[in-house]
Amino acid sequence: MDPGSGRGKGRRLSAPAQSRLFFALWPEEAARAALYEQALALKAGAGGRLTRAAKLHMTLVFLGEIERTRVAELERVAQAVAANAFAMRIDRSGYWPRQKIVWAAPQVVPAALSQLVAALEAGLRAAGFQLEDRAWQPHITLLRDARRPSLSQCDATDWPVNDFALVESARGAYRVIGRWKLAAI
Ligand code: 2AM
Repeated sequence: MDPGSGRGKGRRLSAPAQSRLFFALWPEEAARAALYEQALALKAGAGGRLTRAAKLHMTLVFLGEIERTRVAELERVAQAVAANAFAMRIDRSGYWPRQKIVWAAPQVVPAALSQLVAALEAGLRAAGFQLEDRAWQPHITLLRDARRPSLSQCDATDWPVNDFALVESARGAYRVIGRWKLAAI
């Protein structure tokens, strides 16, 4: 056996102590496909790099680098969140020139969405997690390194939101760590 390859394997298997984590809404298939179509349509005028369909999401709370040992605490916070399921219509697109991002968003932010974010933030702060002061801006990143789209029109995508997810971002890939159901109304 080659001792060198053994060492390499060991290094690869040792997980980093921290993960880049965020809570997000993760679309089901129909909303995902419709958002991807929207991204393709906007790319025609704005160029840039498409968000892969499997990665389309709306961030609820960005946590940043968190010790892996704290994931169980995050799961407990998520479990304790009392919030309702809701319908969301994504019917607006926009452009952030500094980040060169083309995004989509709901024209009307559902009250239940704001309540979900507020409940998560309150639970996280109570559990000792430090959150950004930056105001939350609901958006789904569709294109990066893009120009301002010539068209600002956006076909409406209906996204039924029944759960939320804790997601890990590592080496450009996203992994859903857990999902929690919202109360049916
Ligand atoms: P973006 O799509 O606008 O880049 C994983 O990186 C997710 O967290 C992405 O949705 C990303 O938003 C968001 N995100 C990354 N860095 C962030 C930060 N410093 N504050 C808030 N959200 C962030």
